[in-house]
Amino acid sequence: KTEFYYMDDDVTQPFTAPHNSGKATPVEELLKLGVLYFQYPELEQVNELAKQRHYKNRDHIELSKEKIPEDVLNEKLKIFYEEHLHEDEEIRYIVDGEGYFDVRDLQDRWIRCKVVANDLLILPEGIYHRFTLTDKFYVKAIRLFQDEPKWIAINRAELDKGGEIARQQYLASVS
Ligand code: KMT
Ligand code: NI
Repeated sequence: KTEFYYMDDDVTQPFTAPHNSGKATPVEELLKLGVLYFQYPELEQVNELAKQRHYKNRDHIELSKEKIPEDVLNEKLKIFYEEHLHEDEEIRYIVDGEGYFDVRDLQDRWIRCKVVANDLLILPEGIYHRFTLTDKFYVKAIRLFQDEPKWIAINRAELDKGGEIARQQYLASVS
């Protein structure tokens, strides 16, 4: 089921483990960070939201051990799990399976957002985040893009000028 909680820092567990510290994160806390969460049983609701926010593109992504060779999947997961930000808002809609979106709060703590089928998450531009699968290793999702279906992640360890600006704008928007 869908859950939001502060992560533990147990390094003996793989990153696909729940890492639930036992401390839940109220949805209001996410709202303050500019993170929006919706449950949309109908694809039509996703289309409506995309229209309202002037999204022009999308792609479909399926991550599983059956469909993707293990080394390729591991490489993808490694990239998705690098802490990064985007210069554009990120919208993800889960069609099937489940996954974890981790977002940083203003004290730099990780909040883990466990999402399942019909969950839609909006991450504001400039928020530090990362993604991984759960120990079921399966997700089918739609990635919505404001413009071209281009996924550019700017890693926190190597912020460029654009990333720097997105970060400053984000901090101003949540302060
Ligand atoms: C992201 O933005 O981290 C991704 O696109 C990961 C896959 S979306 C389920
Ligand atoms: Ni991202």
